[in-house]
Amino acid sequence: MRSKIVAGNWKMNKNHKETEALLAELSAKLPDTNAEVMVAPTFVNLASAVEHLESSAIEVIAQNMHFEESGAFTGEISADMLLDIGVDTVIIGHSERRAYFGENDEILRKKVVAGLAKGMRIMFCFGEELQDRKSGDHFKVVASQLKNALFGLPAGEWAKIILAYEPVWAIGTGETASPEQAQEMHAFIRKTLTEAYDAKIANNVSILYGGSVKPGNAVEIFSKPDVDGGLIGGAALVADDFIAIIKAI
Ligand code: G2H
Repeated sequence: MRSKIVAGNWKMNKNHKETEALLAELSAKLPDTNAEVMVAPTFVNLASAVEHLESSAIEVIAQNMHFEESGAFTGEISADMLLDIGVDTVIIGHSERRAYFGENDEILRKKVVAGLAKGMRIMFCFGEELQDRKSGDHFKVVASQLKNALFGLPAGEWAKIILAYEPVWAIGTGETASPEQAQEMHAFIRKTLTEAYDAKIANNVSILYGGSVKPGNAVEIFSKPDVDGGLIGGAALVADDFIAIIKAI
């Protein structure tokens, strides 16, 4: 059975004091849930967040990492550095990394391979842009993002992969894919995975939806059979909103 997951991607938000305050509020208000709950604070606050949440069910994950092990890569962070502070899950391929930092399929594949080689869990993000959806190319674009970055990996590695479908036109825009659009794409992703691997892998991988998920739309989105949770941006920065979204799963 695949896991239900609600993950908060804090992006470049919250200084140290604000991070500690939000973590404290989330820990205090965390409801009983069968979902895995994750938060991704900024790099500078990761180690203290891990410490802060030591006895909490909330897991700390990273927003990014580099594919090299170490060396002259100014400003970058390696898988080993994350593991060293107790972070074993990393978001790879967020559309903001793709759009603003030039991360293409080739780079993302290297990151996925590097993380998996260290035993990390990868939350792999992908999704079409508005013009792709308008031209009806959204399935083709998503299939090629998955193929270029993930297909060909050994079947056994899929136990360590979480997928996060995030249509770019719905990110931080207030515009959400309708629950039907999300379900349609998630079912397509499972079909594509079945063809590339097999039904067991396709059915066991958690596929999260991301893009303007809010307390007001989470119940309906999460009610869809192929939606296993969400990657939450803006609404993850407000404890009561994030808690409400966790309760919606
Ligand atoms: C998509 C999402 C979190 P938001 O980027 O990854 O952000 O919920 O603000 O659209």
